Amino acid sequence: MESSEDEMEVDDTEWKQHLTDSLSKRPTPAHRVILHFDLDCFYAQVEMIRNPALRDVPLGIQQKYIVVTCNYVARQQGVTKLMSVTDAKQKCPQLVLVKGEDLTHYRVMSYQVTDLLLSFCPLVERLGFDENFVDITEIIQKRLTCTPVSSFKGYVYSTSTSFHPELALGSHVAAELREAIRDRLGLTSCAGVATSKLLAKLVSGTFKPNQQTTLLPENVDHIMGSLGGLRKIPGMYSKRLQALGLVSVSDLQLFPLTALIRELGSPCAAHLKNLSLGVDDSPVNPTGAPQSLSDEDSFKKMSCVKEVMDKIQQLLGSLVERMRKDGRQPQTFRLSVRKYSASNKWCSRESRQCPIPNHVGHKITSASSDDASAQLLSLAMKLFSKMVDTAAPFHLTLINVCFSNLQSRAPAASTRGSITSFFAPSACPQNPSQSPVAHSNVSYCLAVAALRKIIHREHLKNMKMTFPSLNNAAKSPIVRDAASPKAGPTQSTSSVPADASRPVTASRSSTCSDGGDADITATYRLPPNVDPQVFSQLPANLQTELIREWEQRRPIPKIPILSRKPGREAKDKKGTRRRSQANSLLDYFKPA
Ligand code: TTP
Ligand code: MG
Repeated sequence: MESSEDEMEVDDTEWKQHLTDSLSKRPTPAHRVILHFDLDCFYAQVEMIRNPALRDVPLGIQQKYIVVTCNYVARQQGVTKLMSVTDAKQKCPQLVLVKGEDLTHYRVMSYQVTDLLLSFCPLVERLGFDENFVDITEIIQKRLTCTPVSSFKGYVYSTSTSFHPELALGSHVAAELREAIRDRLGLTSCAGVATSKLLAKLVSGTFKPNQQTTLLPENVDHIMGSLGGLRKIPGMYSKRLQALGLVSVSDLQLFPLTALIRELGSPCAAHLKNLSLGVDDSPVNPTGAPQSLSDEDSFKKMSCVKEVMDKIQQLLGSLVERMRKDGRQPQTFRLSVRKYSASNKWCSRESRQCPIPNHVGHKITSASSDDASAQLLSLAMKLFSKMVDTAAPFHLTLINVCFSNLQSRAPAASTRGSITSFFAPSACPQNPSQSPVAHSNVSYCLAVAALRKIIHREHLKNMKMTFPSLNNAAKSPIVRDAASPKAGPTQSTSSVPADASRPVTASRSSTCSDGGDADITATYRLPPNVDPQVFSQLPANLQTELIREWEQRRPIPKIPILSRKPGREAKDKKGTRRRSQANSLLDYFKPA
């Protein structure tokens, strides 16, 4: 016990140091400029755009027996978000209700907003359907030199005598972006301007609707103190903290850290304590394309297999359609259910998943999506039977279907026997230094294996083929590292240059080459069965490796290598042999 107390003391000291460090990093007031956007009464706005006659009437969006949101006309009459339909009608008998269970239009509009923000700045992180964080720190640094401002746009949280030029300019940028969202998409929004995601989110709803608010560093304590309940802080484990008797933000601020560490562990305790003090260093993580697509429905009771099948079929219908539009091919299918239990009404979900056979995956993304739904239904029912004993009575309250592990499809094969179909851009390793043999992605490994097989077969057929030396290969455009512009991702169209030190999404940091087959064919004569374009899509390190292996198996070149020093060749040959033995993936493919 003694030693653990000692550890606590050490942790406490370390944490205090960490906090002091974090706080001491903050004094440059607008070290970061983060914007948070939250669309006003989002679903209601989308419905008002679809049907302008709804603009001036009190409007509620109904899902089951709940009004999930309502426009501000309805809010003025006492209707609130998540009110029951009965209560809402009582408050406002003229309330017009529109069903909002089909999310298609909301989803489309949601991504249009994110895309619009992305066209301005690459650092955009989605939060749910109607919120986005944007890190404009760099834009501000650049603009500040040529466009200094002397005032804030919108509201400033609380009063302050000091001026913060970065945040002031940030407020102008936020106003410009809100205006763009309104002019181009017809949506009004609120924005928060602050030095972190946490603070920007907390301040953005201070004045609603269609307003924006800036939080200055000297008012952080004030806003944190004014929050009241811990639930107001995003990411707070309020239930666990409640069990410790902590209800308000100031409760947590004052709670001894050692006790918090004992309950939650050191990193978590420090994180929560930081949040309660308004300290949040988390970066804006650019959101790429969604990693999975899912659809679900909840209900009071579902207890017969036929109903389950019908519901899954219905969910799959729209999900497959969305997947087809997305264009990527899902590799994994997951089914989740929520079982009712009298003791725990909202007991947690249970899931089972399985790989999607390639022919079914292909159908999902092609025109034969009806066929795909039928086959997926059969997969789903197999998963269902693993979770629910259908011979006994059951009571479900939710079903969710999900596609994950989404992979970009390969371009159509250009020639018969082409290996193009093996290559999907997302199958390339994220890290150019990653060895292909260590890569676990099955389609990637298949692609590599297929290519090597072809190379090997061609080598046996064409013993007279000539190759450049390895030294040349190292200088060739094929052998380029990730820092080389050729190896980089497609250039962003944004006017803001990407910062290499910033986190980037997988889709943007793909190490696939962006073409360059002209370079390859100019330098190497690839075997006729190898599509140069496909070859050029391989990561640079893999191209190099294949060329190397290829060269190791080549016959003595017709043209002697002139630059070698005497005695070096024997040594090289030895090295080559050793290398070939040590890393002989080609040995998997015995000569035909
Ligand atoms: P919110 O941003 O919470 O609400 P809102 O945009 O409708 O209104 P506000 O002006 O206060 O920001 O949620 C965004 C959308 O998400 C909302 O329009 C409807 C939907 N939603 C649900 O489906 N379930 C929920 O529990 C909540 C809160 C919202
Ligand atoms: Mg909103």
